[in-house]
Amino acid sequence: RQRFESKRQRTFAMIKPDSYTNTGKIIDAIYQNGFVISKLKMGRFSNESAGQFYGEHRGKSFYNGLIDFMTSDVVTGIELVAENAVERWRQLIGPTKTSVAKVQNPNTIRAIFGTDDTKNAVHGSDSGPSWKRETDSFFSPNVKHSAYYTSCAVCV
Ligand code: RTP
Ligand code: MG
Repeated sequence: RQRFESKRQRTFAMIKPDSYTNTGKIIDAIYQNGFVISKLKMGRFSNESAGQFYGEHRGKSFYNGLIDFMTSDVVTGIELVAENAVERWRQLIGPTKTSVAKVQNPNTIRAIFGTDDTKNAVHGSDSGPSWKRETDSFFSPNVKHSAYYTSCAVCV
C-alpha cells in the first residue's frame, strides 16, 4: 500500500483594485477549484509598501503605472493552500495581459475580470520563494488593513 505523500503547497493571491467589486465571485472560484484560504487581508498599499512588494519590477516600462494602480484603492491578499498551489493558481488566473488572456485562455480569471494589460484583476506568486517573500511583505504591518481573517482549520 502506498504511503500518502502530501504535496500541499501555499501561494499568495491578490485581488487588485480594478476587481474589488468581483471579490465574492473570485473567492467563489477559489473554493470551486479546490483551494483552501488560510489567511485573507483587505488592505491598502502605500507607495512605499507597493514599491517593496514590486521591487523586482523597478525600472521597467510599466512600473510607475503599476504602482499608481496598486495604490489607488483596496486590495485583498489571500494565502491559498492546495496541491501544487503555485502552478494551479497561475493556470486559473491566466496570462499576465488581459488582452492575451481573452484570446488564449477565455475561461481564466484575468480573461473574465481583467480591465487592461496592467489592470488585470488578480496576482499570483510565480514560485515558492516568491510566495514566501510576497506573503511576508503583504501580511506585515507595513500594509495597513481594514479586515484580517485567519482560518483555524489550516492555521499553523
Ligand atoms: P502578477 O505578478 O501580478 O501575478 O503578474 P505576472 O507575474 O503575470 O506579471 P509580472 O510580469 O510579474 O508583472 C506584474 C504586474 O505588472 C503589470 N504589468 N503591466 N502593461 C504591461 O505591459 C504590464 N506588464 C505587467 C501587471 O499588473 C502584472 O500583473
Ligand atoms: Mg509576477
